Formats: sequence, structure tokens, C-alpha cells
Amino acid sequence: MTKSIIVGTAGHIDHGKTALVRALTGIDADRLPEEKRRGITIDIGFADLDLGDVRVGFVDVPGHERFVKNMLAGAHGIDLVALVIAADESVMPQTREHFDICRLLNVQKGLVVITKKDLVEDDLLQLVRAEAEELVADSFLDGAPIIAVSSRTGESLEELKQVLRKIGLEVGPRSPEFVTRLPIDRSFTMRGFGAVVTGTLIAGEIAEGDELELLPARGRMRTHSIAPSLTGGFPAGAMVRVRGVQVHGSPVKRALAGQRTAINLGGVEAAAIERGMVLAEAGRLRPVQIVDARVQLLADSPRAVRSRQRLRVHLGAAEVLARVRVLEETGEIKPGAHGFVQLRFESPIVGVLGDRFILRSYSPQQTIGGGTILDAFAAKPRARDLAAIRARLKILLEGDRASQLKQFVESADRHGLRRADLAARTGWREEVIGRASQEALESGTIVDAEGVLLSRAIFDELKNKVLEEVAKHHAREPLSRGLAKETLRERRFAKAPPEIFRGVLTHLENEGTIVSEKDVVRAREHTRELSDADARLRERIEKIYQHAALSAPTLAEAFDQAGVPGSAQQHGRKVLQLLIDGGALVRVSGEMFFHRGALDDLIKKLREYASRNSDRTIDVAKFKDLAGVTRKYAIPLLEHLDRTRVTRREGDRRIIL
Ligand SMILES: Nc1nc2c(ncn2[C@@H]2O[C@H](COP(=O)(O)OP(=O)(O)O)[C@@H](O)[C@H]2O)c(=O)[nH]1
Ligand SMILES: [Mg+2]
Repeated sequence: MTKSIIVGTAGHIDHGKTALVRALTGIDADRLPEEKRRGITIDIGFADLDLGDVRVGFVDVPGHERFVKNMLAGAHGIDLVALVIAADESVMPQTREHFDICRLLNVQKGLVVITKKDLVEDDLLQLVRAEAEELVADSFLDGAPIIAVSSRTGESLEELKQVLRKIGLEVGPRSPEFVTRLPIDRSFTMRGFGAVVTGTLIAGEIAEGDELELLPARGRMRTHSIAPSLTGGFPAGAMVRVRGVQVHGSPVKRALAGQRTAINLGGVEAAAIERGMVLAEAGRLRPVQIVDARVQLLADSPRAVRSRQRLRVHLGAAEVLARVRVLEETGEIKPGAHGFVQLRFESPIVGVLGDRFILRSYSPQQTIGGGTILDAFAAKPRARDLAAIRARLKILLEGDRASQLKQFVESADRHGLRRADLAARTGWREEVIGRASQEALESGTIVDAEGVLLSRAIFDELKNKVLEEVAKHHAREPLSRGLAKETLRERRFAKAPPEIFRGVLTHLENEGTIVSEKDVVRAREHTRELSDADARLRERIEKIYQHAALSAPTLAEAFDQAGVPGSAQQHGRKVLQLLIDGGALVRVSGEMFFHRGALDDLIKKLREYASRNSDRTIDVAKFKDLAGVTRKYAIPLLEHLDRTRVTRREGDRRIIL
């Protein structure tokens, strides 16, 4: 199988990057008319080279300092860097800046190509080689091949290809643990096809027919229906359909992680798509605006980073302005130092835990450092919480997946996190989230409440709150069956997802500390112990209704007969409720109650009546006769029978079921 790798050029302007790519591939990566006219690279360009078992996609970048932002749009997803140094000029400012950028983006491998070998004598070439070695010492390129070539004469190009092939074979596969993501570096309309976007597929796969999400949505795009509260108020992305996929200029069924990819999209106009947007597996990633990160400043950064500074952040193919809040006590991060910061972006970005970015000063535009996103759903920090925030960010930076997941769950506090929320923070695929949460659950530090993960400490706190509320309720209302679940939810779980409420209750029930009965919960040991007086009152009320049968008294009459004084009506109602809860009395409407026995007799009579009448129907007059009640009772009784499906109304008659 052929392996696909992406090689980015890097280096100072006019050092022969584009010429090198052309000499290797035969393709002129300077595709813009302005580039051809001026003879310089302005934007990233692409070419590809077949080396048998390795297929190289080149991203050729501009070297001019004014176009570093364009260089960054191409540099983010590369496997290898070809750091180009012209033999006649040696190391120059953008050689250093591009190299710094590669280090900050955590590029892992590469090589140094000394170009224009034909222009210099051997001793000068040795000097340039020495300078190159010095530049890359103690970096990822320390010990990497340094090859001198001439794109003009073709000298050593074959050797370079073989070295590229060899390093290419050493490049590890892209991690299969992340959801599909393609930062878009170009979009255009192709006549007859519609919108086409290109980019480096940094994770996952994209196949013809896939439904993907384009984020962040802008303008009038048809957006995905996710609750805005989940995205910090932004619409999530726009849904788009993959009409076709190309890799290295040929149509393929599916593109794989690590390939330069062109995608023909349906459902969106090219004009609505901007460089920096992201094409991703639908429903997994979300646009965000406040991000906690760790940053590293270059030793020769012209400035420190301080709170309130406005910086340019290059993330994926995007460049977005952000305001910094330094989370270190000193309030600043000095050149050469690292530290934690919060970035407040001026427009939404798409980023997850571990994403690398580059920081450039607002004006003049200079690369000052780079960083790693840790929490893409950060909250505004309070000064007194800074130490705790840093401790937390340190775990996100250094911890394993289970501890990172636990950190996210803990900071979600009482709201807990669903798996989709974790995907939006990490970009992890479902299985990875499953494994990490399994591990965290087994360690007992988090709890799964019906699919919502929350910290064990919060869960226990909620459990205690429930027990407390239930106990208080029993103390206040000893005659009540229990506390209405709805009241409990409103009181303690108003802002939490319903799963957490249900999860806490289920947990307490399984433990056997509470019992849930229909719409109420009670403590397991709660019994409604009646005083002798109340037990006798209950008996009296029941008798009154039993004797009255279908000529039921009003509540006032019943209380009167039972000897409940006006001042004890509240108490009388509670005792009455016991009869209702126990099933002896039935509320037929409002304050009209009947004894269960009387209703059962009535139903029996109705059924006998039905068996004597072939049409099984009865009208109100007949019903009054049969039941021996007045109209005042007949209508509520019939409506009750309709509701309980003993009868069914049909016009002014009832069918006895
Ligand atoms: N003599 C010589 N000239 C070269 C070589 N490679 C590039 N050049 C010239 O150097 C100039 C800049 O090359 P270009 O590829 O555009 O540089 P880039 O800005 O790094 O992309 C062009 O005029 C090239 O023809 C080389 O190996 N030998
Ligand atoms: Mg060029």
C-alpha cells in the first residue's frame, strides 16, 4: 500500500523553495497570476510526487515576511518539513521564523535542503552546512539529513527523493483516535461542480456521500440544530454533503488522514466558505470563543505576553484575533518562558484539547510564540481561583486521557457532561471517550448518571441534598406519602440535565435509602404512623362516604358529619388524602369524592344493563335512573367513567365498554 505523507517547505524568500518543488515534481506551485507575474510565492501552493511506496503531497509556502500568515495556513498539518536554505545566503530571518513555527507546531520530522549548490564553492557550502547544523541543534531536526542540491542543474535531486522516501516511510500513522477534521485552506467554485474546498485531512476519513458539518457557520448557512446554549450561543456548523473527493488530483472513494484533499461540497456556496473554517464529522465539534491554553514564547520574542494584549492566533488554517488574560500570578509571560493564558477570540474558532497554534503580535506582525489548547470551553477566571485553574490546566496538559476527561467532568460542576460534550472538548472519537470514561468510572472519581458524567463529589453532594429534602418533608408533613419528585427537581436540580436528577434518584433507590412511588419519593423507613385520633377520624370519614354510596356528601358536609371543626380543615384534608392514596376514596371531580365500593357497584350495574341491551348504550336519563342519582352527580360520574374507560361518549349516549 502506498503511504501518503505531507511535506511542507519552509525558509526565507528566494531561497528556492518553489523551484525545488518544481524540480522534484514538475509542478509549479505558484498558481496565482500575481505570483507568476512577480515571481514570488504569495499563498500556499501544492504539488505531489510519487515515490513508489510513498506518495508526497507538497505544501509550498511563501517565504516573504509579509505572507507568514499564509505560510501558517499550510504549515499546520504537515508530517515533514523541508527546511530550505540557499547556499549563497545561508540562514536568514524567515529561515529562523519558519523553523521556530515548525517547532512550536510540534512538527516531528524533516530535513534540511541546501539549495543553489551550483552558485557556491565547496568551502562556502561547508560553512552553510555548519550554520544549518547550528540552527537545528537540540531540535527535532538535530541529526536530520542535510542535503545540498541544485534545482537548476538537477544535482543531488535523486538522492533527495530517496531521502524523502526513507523519512516518509518512518513517519508514523496519524492517530485514529480523533474525529474527522479538515481545516479548509482554499475554497472555490468549479464550473459544473459547485463548491470545492481543499485542505489537509488531519484526522479521520472523508468519503463520497458523507454528511459533514462546516464550522463555524457564517451568514445564511443552513445550520445544524444543536441547542445554542451548548455552543456558547453560536449556531453550530452548516450541514454539507460530500459530492466528490480527490486526492493528488484524482478522484477517490475516500480520503484518509494525512492526505491533501479536495472535496466537492453540496449544500453550500463557495462564497460562504472562508479559509480557516473546518469540515468535521457532524455533531462532534463546536465553535468556541474562550479558550484556556499553555503558551511558550520564543527566546528572541520581541515582546512579553501580558493581560489585555491583543494577539493574532493562527490555529489550523485560521487566523483570529484574541485578547489575552495571563493566568500566572506575575501577570506576564516573558520571552523564552511558558505559562497558562486564557484567550478570548474576537470571532468563534474550532479547536480541541491538544491543538497547537502560533501567536503573532498584532502590529508589527511578528511571531512571538505558540501554544496548545487545553480547555476550549473555559469560564471567565476569578483572580482568587488562578492557582486552582493552573493546577487543572497542568492535568489537561500532562495527564492521561482518563484524568483529562475527569478534569472536564469536574469543571462542568452540577451540569455534568454528555459524551457529545466531551467530543467537543477533545475531538476524541466515541470509542476513545468510551475507554477514557470507563477508566475514570472504574477509579470511582466520576459517576455516570443515565449517560451524563459528573464528579463523584458533586454526585454525593446531590444525593445528600435529596435525602435532606426528603427528611425535611417527612418532618413537616408526616401524613404525606412523600415529596413530589417535581418539587424536588425544581428545588435542587432546576438547572441540571434531567438525567442527573433521575440518576441520583435511581442510585438512592438502588441503595435502598429512598423509595420512589409514582410521582413522589419517600424515605424507606417512612411510614405514616397515625395517632389514634387520626385513625378514628379516617375511619369515620370512610364510613360517611361508604354509607352515602352514590349520594356522596360535599367535603364540607363530610367534615361536618365527621366532627372536623372549621379550624382543622387542613388536617382533615390530609386524613382524606390518606383515604385517596389508599384507594378507598376516589376523586370524581373537584371536591366530589365517592367510595370505591359505591363506584364498583355502579360499574357492575352498568355492565348488567349492557348485557341486557343489545346496543350496549345508555343515555343520561337512563343512567340517572339506574344509578339513582340526580343530574348534579350523573354528569361528573359519567365523565369519570369515560375517563376510566368504563364508558365511551358517543353524542348524548354512552357506549358501555
Ligand atoms: N542557480 C540557482 N538558482 C535557483 C535555484 N533554485 C532556485 N533558484 C532561483 O532562485 C530564485 C528564487 O527561487 P524560488 O523558488 O522562487 O524561491 P522561493 O521564494 O524560496 O520559493 C529564482 O529566480 C530561481 O530560479 C538553484 O538551485 N540554483
Ligand atoms: Mg516560493
